[in-house]
Amino acid sequence: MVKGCIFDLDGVIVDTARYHFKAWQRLAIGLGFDFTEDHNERLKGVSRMASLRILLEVGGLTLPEHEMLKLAAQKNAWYLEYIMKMTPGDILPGVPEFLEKLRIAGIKAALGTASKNALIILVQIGLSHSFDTIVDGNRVTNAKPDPEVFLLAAADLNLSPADCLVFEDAIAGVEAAHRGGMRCIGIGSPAILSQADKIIPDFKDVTLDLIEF
Ligand code: B16
Ligand code: MG
Repeated sequence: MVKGCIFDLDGVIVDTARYHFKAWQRLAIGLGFDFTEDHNERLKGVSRMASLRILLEVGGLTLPEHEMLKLAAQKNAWYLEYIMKMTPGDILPGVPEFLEKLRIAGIKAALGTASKNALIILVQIGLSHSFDTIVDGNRVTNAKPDPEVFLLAAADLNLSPADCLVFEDAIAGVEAAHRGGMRCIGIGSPAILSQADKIIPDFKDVTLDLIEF
């Protein structure tokens, strides 16, 4: 029986990818090249600096580390402008109801995300008290597909990985869950998330039967 559920943030709880995209695209245009939604797909679940490296590769640019840090800070400032406008209306369908079902059943909930802005986002959408623990990009050294983020979450919950179930929208996240010895439910398209143990489009009308397998 599952004793704890670990949720990725972007693409599972909220769709912040579109705000990341707006900020990265603004940065790319300033650097003199275009950055498309297809390019942005490569950034899902990837840390801020690793995302910047991919973006610079798209633009064919190589920059020194100190310039890269400045660009990442600029991108984040723009991103923060967008996320400060988020409201509970931005929570993806069915998520609050599913979290409530877990709480009533005594199943623990954790957040496991690469984002360093996770707490700000949770406060904006009114979910900062809905998780028993939050493991974000500020606490993690190794990015997904390394399992560190999910193993820390399981340890915080005092549960063994085998008792935990991860919800992820990115291929690297599914791999991270499996490498950590956890099962994983993919949120999104079966074509992309074929390695997940189960796949659902979203949390709309989902019952606790979903996590019994
Ligand atoms: P930040 P997740 C990830 O969130 C995003 O998918 C990814 O696009 C982003 O670069 C990363 O967080 C870092 O975000 O710049 O806010 O630290 O999917 O792991 O919840
Ligand atoms: Mg994600």
